[in-house]
Amino acid sequence: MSEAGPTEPLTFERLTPTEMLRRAEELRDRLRARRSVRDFSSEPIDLDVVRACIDAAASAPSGANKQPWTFVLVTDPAVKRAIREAAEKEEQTFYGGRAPERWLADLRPLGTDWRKPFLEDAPALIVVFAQRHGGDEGDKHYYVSESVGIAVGMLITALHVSGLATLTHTPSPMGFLASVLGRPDNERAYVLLPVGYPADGATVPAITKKPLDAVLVER
Ligand code: IYR
Repeated sequence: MSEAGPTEPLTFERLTPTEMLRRAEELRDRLRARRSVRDFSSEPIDLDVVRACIDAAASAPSGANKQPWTFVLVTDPAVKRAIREAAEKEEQTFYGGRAPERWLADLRPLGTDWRKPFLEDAPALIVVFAQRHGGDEGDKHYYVSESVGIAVGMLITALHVSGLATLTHTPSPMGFLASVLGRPDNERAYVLLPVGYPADGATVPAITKKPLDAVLVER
């Protein structure tokens, strides 16, 4: 049995009630303005902004603090092209019959298809990998999907508040990403986020989010 570790005083900023509500509503409005973007400009972005956002995401809570994630930041055009080619091959079979008709019907309002130009147009791709266990076999990881999902939510939030557009993209299946990016066996691709500025005149589907009273139950 290992002992409990050392402790340190908690740093916690206590805000006034007015300031608490102001911050909550400000962030709510900012997050409600976020949209998934599929038309990216190839205009370069400051990668230090992206690195800071990844650093923010890596502060997420995780099962037993194992931090079971790896973020691969891809900017090399040849690697982006390889990812696009492999993704489009998978998506062609997905849209060409592998996906059940019901699934395709649910996607129709979003206007998606097998073409993924954003994988080359966006100046950066972040491929997030989940580590099923630590580097050496004996090192177990816990609640991996939950932990990585929380980190990705924080990443999307950080990128959005920093003024960058993203898409939450899950080419299916994603196995090719580990081979293209040379990731070890304990990692599986979790999600791919193109990052950049929207193309001039970019449009998004006219969809809405559920209002608070449809998602909140109070007892
Ligand atoms: N991976 C495909 C299909 C797709 C699936 C869902 I669920 C979406 O919300 C959007 C797309 C693609 O990227 O086109």
